[in-house]
Amino acid sequence: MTFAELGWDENFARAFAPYAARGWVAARLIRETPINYSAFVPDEDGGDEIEEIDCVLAGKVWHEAATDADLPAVGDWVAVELGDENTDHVIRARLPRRSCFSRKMPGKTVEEQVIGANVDVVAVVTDSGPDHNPRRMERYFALIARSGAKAVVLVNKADLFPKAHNEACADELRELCPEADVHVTSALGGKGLHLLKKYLKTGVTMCVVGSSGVGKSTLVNQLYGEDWQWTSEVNDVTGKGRHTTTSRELVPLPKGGMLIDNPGMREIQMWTDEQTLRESFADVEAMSAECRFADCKHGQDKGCAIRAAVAEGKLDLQRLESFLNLDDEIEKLRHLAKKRQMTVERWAKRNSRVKARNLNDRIQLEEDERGEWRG
Ligand SMILES: Nc1nc2c(ncn2[C@@H]2O[C@H](COP(=O)(O)OP(=O)(O)OP(=O)(O)O)[C@@H](O)[C@H]2O)c(=O)[nH]1
Ligand SMILES: [Mg+2]
Ligand SMILES: [Zn+2]
Repeated sequence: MTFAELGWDENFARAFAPYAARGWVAARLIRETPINYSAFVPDEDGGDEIEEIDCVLAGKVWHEAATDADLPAVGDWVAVELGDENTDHVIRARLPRRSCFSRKMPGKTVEEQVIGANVDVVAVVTDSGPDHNPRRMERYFALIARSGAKAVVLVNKADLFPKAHNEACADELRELCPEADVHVTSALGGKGLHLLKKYLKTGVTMCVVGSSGVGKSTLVNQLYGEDWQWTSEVNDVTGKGRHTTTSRELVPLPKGGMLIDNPGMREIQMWTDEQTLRESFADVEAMSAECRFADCKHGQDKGCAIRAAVAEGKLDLQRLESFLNLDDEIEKLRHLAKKRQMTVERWAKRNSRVKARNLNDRIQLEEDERGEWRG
């Protein structure tokens, strides 16, 4: 694999030149965890081979990031100072992005969560059955339009529904977004996937998103071939989390192009911002204007319009409960956003100091114990 195959181009090379002069190497981020990043870098001989390393974020990069969106994310090209046995590889800078698929998190500060950086195509996987939701798709289309990437929709699991039904669903989505390419697929049986090959040219990155269980990883596996090892993450004992993707990951395909697999619904909460959450309850919010008391808690309060709507069957009880839990949900979101701080170098440093201290304590303890035995 070469850098060109990873999407490296003249613009990145130009932006990288000053960092190369400092002896740093270019790297593309392929994975992000709460404590570090994984990246592809050229091998030690500087040849065409590429190797995978773990790296941490320089405190300076973190401090200079005005928002979360400025922080390096999966798909980003960065400048890395390579460490040795005793020091971490450190991300010293992020190169400007060619495109960026993200979700906005408006609040006090304008926050944005990057789902995939330097992405050429965003493929939204859905089905014509339980996942079909034009309102959600509209939101996806809006986000893709802003990203600079091409929108592709896969109406997957075609094998489960009548052909006419799949086609009607695809047509509805085409009407919603004429710029989008909408394909009917059956990832499990590999049906319709040849249509994706035209996007997956050398150096092209396709970000795969959609609800949990729609078949994103199945699609990635099919396009990758037999050897992709996600299934090893399955917990054999509980069978839980079976195949469920837990973190974003960039996967270079043997036949060219790259995919970014994403976690689905369970983590969509993480991308969901306050405003989107509130918007999704706009109808309930509107009803509350009809409540007798302005500070109605929609519980036991008299004259509650929302309770009345539930009683009349106009509003789902489940939705009312979610609405009442909205503030908790938003609190959870804020907490998750904070977790990103853990990727910073100084945390890594602190952790290694703590580790060293613990080790010292343990050695001391063992010495004391030995002393006690002797004494
Ligand atoms: N019948 C049918 N089942 C499919 C198809 N594609 C995927 N599945 C099944 O749907 C289930 C979920 O597939 P995944 O690929 O893990 O879904 P995902 O979108 O990656 O889910 P998360 O990682 O949780 O976001 C698996 O049991 C797949 O075998 C399809 O085209 N037809
Ligand atoms: Mg998955
Ligand atoms: Zn009320």
